[in-house]
Amino acid sequence: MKTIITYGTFDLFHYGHVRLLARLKQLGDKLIVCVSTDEFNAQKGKAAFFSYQQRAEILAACRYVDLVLSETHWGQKVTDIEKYSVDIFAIGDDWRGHFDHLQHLCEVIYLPRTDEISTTEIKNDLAFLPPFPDASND
Ligand code: C2G
Repeated sequence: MKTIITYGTFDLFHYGHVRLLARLKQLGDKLIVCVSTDEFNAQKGKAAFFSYQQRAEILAACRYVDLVLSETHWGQKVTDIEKYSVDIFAIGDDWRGHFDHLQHLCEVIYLPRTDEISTTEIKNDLAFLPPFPDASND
């Protein structure tokens, strides 16, 4: 049983996130995703549109994800890797080099991001659209 772990905000869940999770699942058997809490996001200087609970619910519904945990601080990765007998820590290559210190605990892999989409771009694109008609029947 090969266990993979990753961390992130995953706000406005989009196909870039899905492609990453699909590739992560292909690396092993069990994929653990640690979702940043709203409080931790504040430390990262990020404000998610969806709350932690909402983002965790979406990740839990993703076919590639086996376990959703909370990410509350930078240092938890070491204890998570030991607690869950993690074989691979993997994350998008926008973080390349940031987590090399985990290499003594498990394999560390940085995967290419899906460049043409980001949560920030989605927010910016939507901000310039005219208000949509009545959303009650979405
Ligand atoms: N990602 C991707 N392609 C995109 C957007 C995001 O592959 N177009 C990946 C990121 O590289 C990351 C994951 O999806 O691996 C989640 O992205 P974010 O929610 O932006 O994660 P971030 O806020 O950077 O948090 O301790 C690590 C941090 O919590 C990572």
